[in-house]
Amino acid sequence: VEAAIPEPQRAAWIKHTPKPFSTPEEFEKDAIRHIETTLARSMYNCDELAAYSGTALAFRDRLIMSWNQTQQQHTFADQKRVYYLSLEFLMGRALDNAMLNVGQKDVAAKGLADLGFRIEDIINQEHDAALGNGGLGRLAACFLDSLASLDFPAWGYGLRYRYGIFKQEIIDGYQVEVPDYWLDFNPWEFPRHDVAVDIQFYGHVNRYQNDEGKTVSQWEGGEIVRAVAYDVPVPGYGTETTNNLRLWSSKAASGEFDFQKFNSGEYESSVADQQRAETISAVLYPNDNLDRGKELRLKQQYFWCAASLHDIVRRFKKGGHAWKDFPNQVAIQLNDTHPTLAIPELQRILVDVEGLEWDEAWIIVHKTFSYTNHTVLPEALEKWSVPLMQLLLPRHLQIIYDINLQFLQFVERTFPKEREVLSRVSIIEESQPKMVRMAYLAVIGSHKVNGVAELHSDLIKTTIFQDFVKIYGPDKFTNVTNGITPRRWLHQANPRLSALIASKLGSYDFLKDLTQLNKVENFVQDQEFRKEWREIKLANKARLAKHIKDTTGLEVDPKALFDIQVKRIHEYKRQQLNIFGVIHRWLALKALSPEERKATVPRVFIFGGKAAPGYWMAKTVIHLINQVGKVINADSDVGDLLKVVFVEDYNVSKAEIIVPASDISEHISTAGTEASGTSNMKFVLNGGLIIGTCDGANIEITREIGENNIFLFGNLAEDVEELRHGHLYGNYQLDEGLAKVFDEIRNGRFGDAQAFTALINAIVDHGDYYLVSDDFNSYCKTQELIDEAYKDQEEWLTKSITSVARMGFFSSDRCIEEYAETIWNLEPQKPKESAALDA
Ligand code: GL9
Repeated sequence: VEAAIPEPQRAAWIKHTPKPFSTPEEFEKDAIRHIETTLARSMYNCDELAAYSGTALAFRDRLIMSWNQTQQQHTFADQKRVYYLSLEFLMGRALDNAMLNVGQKDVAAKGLADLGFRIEDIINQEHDAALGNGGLGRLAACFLDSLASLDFPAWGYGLRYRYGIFKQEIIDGYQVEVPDYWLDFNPWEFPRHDVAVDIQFYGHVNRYQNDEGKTVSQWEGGEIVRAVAYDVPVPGYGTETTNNLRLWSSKAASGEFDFQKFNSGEYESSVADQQRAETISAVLYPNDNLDRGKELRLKQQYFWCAASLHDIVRRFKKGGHAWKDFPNQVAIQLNDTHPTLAIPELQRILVDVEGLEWDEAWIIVHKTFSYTNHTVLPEALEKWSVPLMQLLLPRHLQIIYDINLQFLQFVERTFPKEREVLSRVSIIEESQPKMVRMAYLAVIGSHKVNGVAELHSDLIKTTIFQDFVKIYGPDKFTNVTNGITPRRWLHQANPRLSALIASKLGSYDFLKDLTQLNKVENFVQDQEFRKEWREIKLANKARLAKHIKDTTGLEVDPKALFDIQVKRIHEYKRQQLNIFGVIHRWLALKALSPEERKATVPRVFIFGGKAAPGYWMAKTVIHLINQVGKVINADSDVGDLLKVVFVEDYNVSKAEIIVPASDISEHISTAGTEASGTSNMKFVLNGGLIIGTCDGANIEITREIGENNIFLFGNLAEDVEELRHGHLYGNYQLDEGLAKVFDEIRNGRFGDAQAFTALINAIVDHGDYYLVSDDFNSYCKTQELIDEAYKDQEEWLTKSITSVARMGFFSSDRCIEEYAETIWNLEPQKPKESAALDA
């Protein structure tokens, strides 16, 4: 613990510690000071961007104070911390969240109005921090919000990509990727040039005898790249706790380019080293649920794991504890297998650097780590080739082989008669070339493994980790159903609904204990309440309609049924099922009589989402959606009865506009493929109903809100394998309705039919792996039920209110509390008054 600060210094410090603003005037003073001095702008050239910057800097000052205090208190408390290692943090915008979490948004709104600005316009100036692909990265961001809001001592560790997920433009109906350079002005990060770690790559391993006559291994030679820390404050809601997200940036270890080379005329190669180093943290890999095995990706993973572990070990050593206490001070959660190299890295540090015995070290490692699996899709399970790992990380490969040897010996002792088990569970796949199976390494090196929804957690136990359940017993495997933060996904995205609920419940306490939402059910028959609920939904739809008009020029009627599917474009998520359904609906509409048309509910289908740049089939789906939209939106015969929109560049800040505006949203993955899904929770929390398959968290949502409040369809996970098998052996009959849809596409109704051949062939010729045809009829029938249900607006409203009231379970706070209790063994650290800390 730090030495006491002598009195005169302490008094001066306490006297002059900046006091955060608490009135609009004080906010204005801080914002203007920053605009004038930090930004060197004046009243005469203060545009919206400058006003945003001044506002952000004023709030940043506030966050820094509580951030410093939190870190100081956590250091003094010397208790266990959790470290969340994730290659992705899809944070979105920070300002609105900071204002709400410190409870000063009204003050800022008033102050900005005094200066002639609308707060919404100022918030819109901010660039999203888009360091993630989709659900997995957004989950990490929700977890950080909950960890801070619940006062858990926690750090996130990630990479500071110069380019986050690409910006999507739609040109002539095709996706075009544009780089996302987001660091021009980022007030939310603090470079820590003094926190730098040198990371080694390549080289070789030497074995020699040390002074005590013990044989030791030493990793030598190779290349060094420097990791520099950038810290991002993460404010909790309604608490002084502000945690830290540490992102590593790569640079050349020498810091500069090679002057010697430069002087001798080798200009290009003199900067090449520098550039090569900087490349490591340059860009986020834009794949969702896919592993491509690229060398640079492996470099990113090791760079980030090694820097983070170095930092964690350094902090642990400052506390002066014995090594065996490491797991009592440190919990490390692996967000998917991306950080699995942290396991052999900690073993290497303990054995090679700190001189612990192998077994002693391994007990520590195993107690420290836990691993979350986020997918069962085989193409997403990470494997690295042994030759690549041998080249890049020779010592780690040896350690992995040693871990494997010990593990296989244990398996052999436990199951002496089952020799085939050994090759099935070996970390090394005996292929050509040999591959390191990262998920197996993660399971073996962790004390707990969890899935992200009940069905998914059951599935991993019967599929990919079946043998490991036999080996370790079932207790090692557990479920923690995902959750979302109600601060961003209700209070921030839907302030009017949040305020309406607060007015009935008497406070905003439900934002910290979402189960309190159940009291909303008491008001389901309150006419005034119902009216406001309906008005809020309509206003949210009007806001989205305006966004659509502004960005695409298309007019949609907010009174129509808004049917939304926004998520990454992937065959397993089945946007193709949705768009085929739209074509089917269009054909049916055109066959209706004028009277029948009058009785038809107008619908707007809204799509959004990015395709991985190399995922050709997904890009074809985007193209088809846009082509269908072009034809249908121009068809005066159906007019407003049917519209199709593709919202460009779906991201977190767009989700905040889209999510509150749904009547129906679609979560229609082939059963057993979507591990959880989290947007399903966001939509229902905002009063939208959902159409979905019995997959991922849809199942638990149904259990909570009741079967009457959700539209389920399609085959069950338990039947998928048999159906697929049937397809491959000729037991295949294309759905009749779908056949008609395909005829239209083939006839060139939506432009060049050739462009969509692959999409159709995947279903008719290549086994229909995702069961689009098997589920098509059930899907269309369910959509008809939705049409009917929507006609009874009162009943629909009742479903909407009831569902929201029953969504309390899906807060990421509940989820984090489960992790803390059952996996991390972690206690919160309530913030003390600053005076108490000073004493
Ligand atoms: C995912 C699953 O596909 C989702 O179903 C799940 O909700 C999230 C969070 O647990 O994890 N796994 C996965 O690889 N992605 C997910 O969204 N994809 C990415 O975001 C990269």
